[in-house]
This record gives sequence, structure tokens and C-alpha cells, in this order.
Amino acid sequence: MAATGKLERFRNLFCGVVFLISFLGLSGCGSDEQNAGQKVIKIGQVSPLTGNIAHLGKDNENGARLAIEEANARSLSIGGEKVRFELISEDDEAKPLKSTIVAQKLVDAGVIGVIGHLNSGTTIPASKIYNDAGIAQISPSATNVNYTNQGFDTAFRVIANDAQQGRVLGAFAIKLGAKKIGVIDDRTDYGKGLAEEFEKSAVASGGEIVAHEFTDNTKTDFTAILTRIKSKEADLIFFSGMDAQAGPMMKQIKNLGLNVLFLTGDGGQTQQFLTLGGAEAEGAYASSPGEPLDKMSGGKDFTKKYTETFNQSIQIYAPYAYDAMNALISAIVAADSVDPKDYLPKLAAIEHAGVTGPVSFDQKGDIKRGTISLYRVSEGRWAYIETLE
Ligand code: ABU
Repeated sequence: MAATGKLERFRNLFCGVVFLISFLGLSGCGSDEQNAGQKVIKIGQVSPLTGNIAHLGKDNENGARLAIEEANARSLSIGGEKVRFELISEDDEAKPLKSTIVAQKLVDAGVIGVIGHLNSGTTIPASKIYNDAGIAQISPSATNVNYTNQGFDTAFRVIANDAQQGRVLGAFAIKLGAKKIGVIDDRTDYGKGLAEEFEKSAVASGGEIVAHEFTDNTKTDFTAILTRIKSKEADLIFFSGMDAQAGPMMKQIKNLGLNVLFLTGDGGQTQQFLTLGGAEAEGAYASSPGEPLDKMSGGKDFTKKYTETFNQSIQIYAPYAYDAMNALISAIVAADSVDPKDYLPKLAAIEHAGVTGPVSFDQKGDIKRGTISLYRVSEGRWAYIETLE
């Protein structure tokens, strides 16, 4: 009897502790824990939160977090239970190997879907892990074509891909008057893939690639490769990489006295490029998927909400991360289930009116009706030129 009494007291104590932990939201087990009468649904977000593009990673995280907070404010019920969404944000440092480690960590933590990753070079290796786990992955920013070419019914993106972006950029370079083009890529999946698509299009439009040089996504001194390009008398440099390199490169182009046009892709069309490039960024051209923020259907409202909430400017992909999270939550609501087997078909067929425009996916998981906009730096700001398909 005494032993039974002790057991009973222990059981009561244990249950009390479990309740307290659960109530305080401290438990890390599974996706279906109770939180003050709410079922907690974990959703992952992955981007580089440290390193030279952490400003972009934080931008993605903020976009995803804003959508989660708004969904929680709506007090949603799924499958007859009140739910609360919890964002689990991980740092992949823009490194392919780290991306697979954090992807597995998220799967083990019981996330039911993931917004991310930011880079193509991390999104692609992580996608196999999410596919094996059978959960949705929606990238707000990875543009390499290979991501959605793997036949995974779990892989989606809400941004136009680099087949489209490279085609537009290549033709635009020639429209700017370029004849002899020097290309620099950062050897990442994004840099290589976009450079390839750009070259195909520029050559098809009548241009000549007179040099193709390589850097990596950690370097900031491009003197040697710029000097080689100068010797080839290029009239335009196309840089296929991110703003952390594009900004310093722009300064060095001017300091070395290269009389060239400068063109880059979406990884360079950021506020940070303007900061890093300074006065030397003037006249640079870049593309970016989608429309400019102030032309997006919900762009003005989103900008206001974002800047009020986070007290900082949008870099570039935050509205896409916001739309990606909202598309995932809409699919869950439409399925009335957090089980990926139930919500994945709803996500594949989603028609979501996003901030960035309509979000719906083709058979591969690419955004339908993706567009590419072109910009030029004018008086220290990105001035919009045009939007093309
Ligand atoms: N789309 C440019 C940045 C992200 C990536 O595709 O690597």
C-alpha cells in the first residue's frame, strides 16, 4: 500500500511538471503538444543568420515570422482543435553541409513544413531530407532550376527561377549595348546556374562572352579577375552571385578604371548592395524576380507592417517568405489537417492571393506566372525600369 501511495504521489508530481512545462511552452517534443489548450504546430524556417548574407537571412526569417504571428492572432482551429503555430528558425550559414544538418534537426523536432532555405546551394541538398520526411519545403528565394527538377512533390518556390531570370538578363545586356561580356560567378549553385542561363541568352541575342572568371562567396578582393577581364576589353561585366561580393566588386571596378556596364541578378538587387557599393554603385543594373515592392498588390501594407514590427528596411525576400508561410498555412487550413499527406495536395493546388501577387504552382512546384523586373541604381536608389516574363 505504501509503495502504491508513493507511486501515486510521483505520478501526480510528474503530471504537474509536464503540465507546467507544456503551459509555459518550454517543451521541445513533437508537433502536437498542447499549449494552454492549443495544439502547437511547428514550422521551420532556414536561412543564413550568421555570415556575410545574414542580413538577407534575417529578412527571410522576419517575413516568415510576421505571417506566423498574424495566423496566431486569427486563433485558428484545425481538425477541431485550437492551434498555435511556432516558428523554429535555423541558421544554415549558407553552407550546403550545414543545411542538411539543420534540415534533419528540424525533421527530428517534428516540424510539419519548412520555409527555406534561402540559397540554392543549401535548398537543394536539404530538399532530399524534407522529401524523405514527406513534409513541404517552400523556398522564398532559391532560384536554381535544379531545385524543382528533382521530381519531389514536397518542393515548391514562390519566386521565378533562373532559367527565366538568366534569359531576361542575357537579352537585357545586349539591349544595353553590350557586345563583349565578362562573366564572374561565385561557384555556388546559384552563381553557376544563373551564369549558364545568362550566357546562353546573351550569346543567342548576339553577344560574345570574352571571359568567364570565378570567385567564391566569401571573397571581397577581385583585383586579379577584374584585371584579366579588363585585358579582354569587355564592355559589360555580369556578376552571378550575392550582394556581399557585388558591392565591393562595384567599388573595385571603378577604382581599377574599368569602363564597363555592370549587371547582376537578384542576389545583388538589395539595400546592402547600395550600402557596400556606395557612390561607385551608381549606374549598376540588376534584375529581381517579381514586381517592385511598391507595385506588388499588398506591397505598401506589407512594407508598413514590416518596418513597424522589425524597425528595419526590407532587404529583398521578406515578402516572398511571408507569402510562402501564408500559402503553407492556407493549405493546412484548406485540408483541415497538419498531416502533410492531407495538406500537400492542397498546397500543390493552392490559389493564394499573396503580397507578391498570386501564388500558385506548376507541376514541378515552380511559381506560375513568375516575372522578372529590371532596375538601375540612380541617385543611390534602385530605380525601376521594367517587368518582363
Ligand atoms: N536567388 C538568389 C539568392 C538565392 C539563391 O538562389 O542562391
